[in-house]
Amino acid sequence: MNKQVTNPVNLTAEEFMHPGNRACSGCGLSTLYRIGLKALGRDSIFVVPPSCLTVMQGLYPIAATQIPCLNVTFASTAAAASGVRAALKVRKKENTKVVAWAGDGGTSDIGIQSLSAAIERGEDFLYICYDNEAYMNTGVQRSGTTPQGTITTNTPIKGKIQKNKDLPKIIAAHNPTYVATCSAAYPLDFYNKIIKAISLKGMKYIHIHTPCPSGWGIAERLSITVGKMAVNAGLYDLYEVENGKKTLSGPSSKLLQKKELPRVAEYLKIQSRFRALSEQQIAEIQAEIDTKWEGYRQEVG
Ligand SMILES: Cc1ncc(C[n+]2csc(CCOP(=O)(O)OP(=O)(O)O)c2C)c(N)n1
Ligand code: SF4
Ligand SMILES: [Mg+2]
Repeated sequence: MNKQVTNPVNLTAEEFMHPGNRACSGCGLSTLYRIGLKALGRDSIFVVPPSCLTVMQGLYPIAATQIPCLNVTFASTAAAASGVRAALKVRKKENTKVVAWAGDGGTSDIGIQSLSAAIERGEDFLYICYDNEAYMNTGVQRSGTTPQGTITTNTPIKGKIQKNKDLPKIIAAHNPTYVATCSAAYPLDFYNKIIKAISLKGMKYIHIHTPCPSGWGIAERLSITVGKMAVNAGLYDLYEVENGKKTLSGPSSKLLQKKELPRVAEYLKIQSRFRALSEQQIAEIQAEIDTKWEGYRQEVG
């Protein structure tokens, strides 16, 4: 395991993205992608289903990325990554990193069966899910991870009725080698977790909370601020799961020392996608967060 603490000074200056891409300005994904590539390095192969990432990367010969990428169907992402790993084994290129990188719709809904099967088979690749909490590329439709009450183009009046799937928890229940949650607002935490994941054999899964100004109804300049609000209010927790044990990590672990966290209403009210939430619903979300953190505090004594 790599224990080096990464900071902006020792982060590699080498870039693996060309300047300019087709993401919206302020997109949390484009920041993450750039940092993620720095952690992975050039000896990597990506497998990507339809998503904002496909659009952002663009098409050869004017692609924004410098890393080889296989664009595949939603349902086959983890199966295709398994195939790439098998092909590399035959070609004796076992050190090449295989990375499936997909959105929340592509992971929690359409691609979940091949991901579940790949973990059960004990494949050896890294799966990264960036969670902007809707099908953004096709115009903001609700996905399995869209939070209850969110206005999307197919939940336009009262917001989504159902609760969201807890995808990292579902993946952790499969007992892969490594599970981590990250936020686009804390890119160095993401960098360090990638470095750790690629040092391990087997299936690794990283889930990233990824603010999306266009879909969340926030100003472009507020992406990082809003991402930090979700973590600091205790709504979106950063943690790692190894050998079945969950440990709070990065900025979330520091929240354990705080008696009271900032109220989640601040995070919710800054985003127009939550405009249908009543005060009663906001109070219920706050109560769930308080109960969860009470549990964390009891666990650490
Ligand atoms: C089987 C299938 N259904 C629907 C589509 C249309 N489609 C392309 S991208 C996309 C949205 C993907 O959402 P997500 O995985 O969350 O990624 P995001 O766009 O949010 O980055 C959809 C529905 C498709 N390409 N294939
Ligand atoms: S729609 Fe959202 S996730 Fe997609 S490129 Fe724009 S800001 Fe990024
Ligand atoms: Mg999405």
